[in-house]
Amino acid sequence: MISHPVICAFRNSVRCWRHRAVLKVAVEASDISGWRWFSTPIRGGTSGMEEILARVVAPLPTYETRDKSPPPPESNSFEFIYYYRGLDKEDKLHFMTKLSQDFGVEHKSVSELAVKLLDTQQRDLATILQVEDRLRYSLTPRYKQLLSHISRVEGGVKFLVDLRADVLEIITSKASESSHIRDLNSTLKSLLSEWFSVGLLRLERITWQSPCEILQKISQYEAVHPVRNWTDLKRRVGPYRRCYAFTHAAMPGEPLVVLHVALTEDISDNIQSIVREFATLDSEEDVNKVNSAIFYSISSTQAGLQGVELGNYLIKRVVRELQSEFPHMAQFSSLSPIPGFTSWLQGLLSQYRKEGRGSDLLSEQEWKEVEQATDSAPGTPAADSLRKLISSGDWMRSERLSIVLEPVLMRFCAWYLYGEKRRGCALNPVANFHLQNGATMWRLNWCPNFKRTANCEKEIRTTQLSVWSAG
Ligand code: 0OR
Repeated sequence: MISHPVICAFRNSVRCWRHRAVLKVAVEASDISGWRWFSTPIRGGTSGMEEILARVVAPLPTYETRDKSPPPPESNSFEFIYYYRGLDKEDKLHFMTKLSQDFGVEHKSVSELAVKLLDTQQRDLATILQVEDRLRYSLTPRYKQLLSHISRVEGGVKFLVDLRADVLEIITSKASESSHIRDLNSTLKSLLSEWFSVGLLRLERITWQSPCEILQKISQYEAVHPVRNWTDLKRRVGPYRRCYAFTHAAMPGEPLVVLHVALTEDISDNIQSIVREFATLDSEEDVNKVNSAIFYSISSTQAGLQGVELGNYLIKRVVRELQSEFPHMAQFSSLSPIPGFTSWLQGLLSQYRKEGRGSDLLSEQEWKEVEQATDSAPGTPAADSLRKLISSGDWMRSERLSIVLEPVLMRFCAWYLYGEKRRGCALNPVANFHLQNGATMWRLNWCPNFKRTANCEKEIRTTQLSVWSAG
């Protein structure tokens, strides 16, 4: 075993080596561009970070000169990118904290302008508007200018998308609860939302003829129904299927969000018929057999674009695309899993049991049937047996139990989707995503993953939700 001090020494030496390597890459890059922009060597640790931030995060121009100041040199952006990429996770957190804390909003001038704005309330409108504009400008964090400039250098936009992914990770993992980090996240999100607005996105249909690199990414990014092999992938982009992605000029070759569609006669009630059972790979599509579009999988590929709503825009754009290809098509539906239903139900059963209200959840007749079907020992509260049954998933192997539980679970599931809210929206994230996009909850399908397969217990714990949005 390596002792702790040895590990520390090793880490430190790696850091020194890494900073030298960063410097080398940066210098090489500067030589390629034909000019040197990296004159001072970077020191490691906190002082190195402070030094680099002071150099590359230029002060905001004054309000009067804001439209006239020349942009800072591109080298500032490159230096920031290379430095950041060379840091480890812990140092990235440290660096982001420094950036957001020491190079954010100038609080003193904000409060002075806020006071000034209050003082001008009796003055004419033009004066008020001018003070408001100054106040708005003063609310710009100093680092925002650097972020905007980074987006203009090659690879800069992708760097910022990845940077936001790191910031989100810091926030969700609670590695830092700093409000400066939250501010940095908001600034990045609003910049990315502008740059990735729907007019700047390109819709691409992915087919078997698409570049291999793209097909590989489509397979790798699939988050809902994993792609098993190349044949599986070929089918997902073959006849009676459509696969679309949004791409962006600043991130060439990178599908940002991917939507898979099945073209069917009716709204499918199970996923097996879509991802497992296919017409032959070479069959020709018969337009007369295509009445419905089933959106059976959507995956966003860039964690840093969370909240930019690319999935929402993609679904709407694809509906228009399909309507122009199949003018008679009138049914557009998702076929979605309902993650979280089982754990919600277990929580509900435990809570009712604790409160001594277990019996309220089912009718007397249903409890009797559960007791009989589970062969519960006399005196065992039926709510406990039901909770155990649901957590083990054993009921799926028993026809008798499935018959008893179907009406009960379907009723709970309908309530879970329809009645359980968080901040006024559906608690279930998948339902919320579709409902927010303008869809309507249409049908709950019982055991849609179960059809013709007996060995996929994990998947069949949920039922599925079909959401039908009419055009
Ligand atoms: O990023 P957001 O979740 O805020 O919104 P988007 O519209 O950009 O993306 C929505 C998706 C459902 C595509 C996204 O959240 C995702 O990829 N989720 C995991 C896969 C899934 O549940 N479909």
